[in-house]
Amino acid sequence: MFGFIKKSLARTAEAIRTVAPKRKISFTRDELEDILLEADIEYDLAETMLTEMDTNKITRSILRSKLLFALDKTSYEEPKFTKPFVELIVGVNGAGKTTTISKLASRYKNEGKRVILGAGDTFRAAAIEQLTQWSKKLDIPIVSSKQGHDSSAVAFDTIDSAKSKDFDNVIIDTAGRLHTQTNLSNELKKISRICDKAHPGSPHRTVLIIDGTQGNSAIAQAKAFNEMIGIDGIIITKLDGTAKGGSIFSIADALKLPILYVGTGEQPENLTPFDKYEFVDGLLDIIFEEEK
Ligand SMILES: Nc1nc2c(ncn2[C@@H]2O[C@H](COP(=O)(O)OP(=O)(O)OP(=O)(O)O)[C@@H](O)[C@H]2O)c(=O)[nH]1
Ligand SMILES: [Mg+2]
Repeated sequence: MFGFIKKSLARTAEAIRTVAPKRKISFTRDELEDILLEADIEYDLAETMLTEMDTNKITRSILRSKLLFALDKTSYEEPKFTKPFVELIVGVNGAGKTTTISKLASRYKNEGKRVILGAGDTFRAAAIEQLTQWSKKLDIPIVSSKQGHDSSAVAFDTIDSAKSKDFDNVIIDTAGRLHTQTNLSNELKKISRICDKAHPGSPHRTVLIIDGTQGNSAIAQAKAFNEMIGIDGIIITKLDGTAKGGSIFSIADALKLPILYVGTGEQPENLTPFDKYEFVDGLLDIIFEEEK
C-alpha cells in the first residue's frame, strides 16, 4: 500500500476488522454486505453491487470490478484554457477550503508554477487572516481586502493582477456560510460571473471541498452546490481521520463528478491526486487474502 492509501484507509481498516477479523480468499454475500456497510458505502449502493453478484463465493476480482465501476466517472480532463488557470474553491464552512488552497498552491509552486491567491472569503476576518498566514509561510502572493468588502472585487483584482504579472495559477477562496443560503448562492454566482469578465472562460475549474469525515451526509450538500454554480471536480479532505473511506464510492456514484485529490492531513504536502485503482486495491488488500 502507498502512503496516502494507508493513511486514508487506516481507520476504515479498523472498522472492517470488527466485522471481518481475518482476510479471506472469498466471502459470502452477507459477510461482504457487513464489510461494505462498515466501510460506510451507502446501503443502496452496497445492495446494488451485491445483488448483481450471482454467487455466494465473492472473490477479489468480482468485487474489484464493482468498486471500479462505481468510480467510473471520477477521472478529470483539464479543459483548454488561456493562462492563468483560474480555480474557484467552494464548500461549506469547516470543510477544509482554506487549508486545501494552501496545499494546491504549494503543489503548483513545487511544479515550478507562479501562483497567486485571492482571499474571497470576505465574510470572516479570520478567514482572510488564515489565508494570509499561509501565503506568508509558502511565500506566495495574495490579493485581499477588508472583512465585509465585495468578494467578487477580490476575485477580479486577483485575476487582473495575475494577468498583468503573467502568473500561471489563480486560486480563489470563498465563504462557506453567509447569512442565508440564498445569499451564498448569489455571491458564488456573482464571483463566477466576475471571473469570466476578468478572464473570459474562467473559472476554469470550480472545486467543491468535501469533508470526508461527514461520510455520506456530504452528498446532499454537494448536490446543492452543484445546482448552485456547477462543480467541475471535488476534493475530499480529512481522510486521515475517518473510518468512512468507503463513502468515496457513494459520493462518486451519487455525484458523477471527478475526484481530483484527497486530503490526508493539515500540512501543505498532505494532498494526493486521487487514483481510483490505487484506492480500490488498497481497500481490497484490507478485505481479501492473497490468492496463492
Ligand atoms: N486532519 C485533517 N485536517 C484537515 C484537513 N483539511 C483541513 N483540515 C482541518 O480542518 C479545519 C478546517 O479547515 P479550513 O481550511 O479552515 O476549512 P474552511 O472550509 O476554509 O472553513 P471556513 O473558512 O470556516 O469556511 C482546520 O483545522 C484544518 O486544519 C485534512 O485533510 N486532514
Ligand atoms: Mg476558510
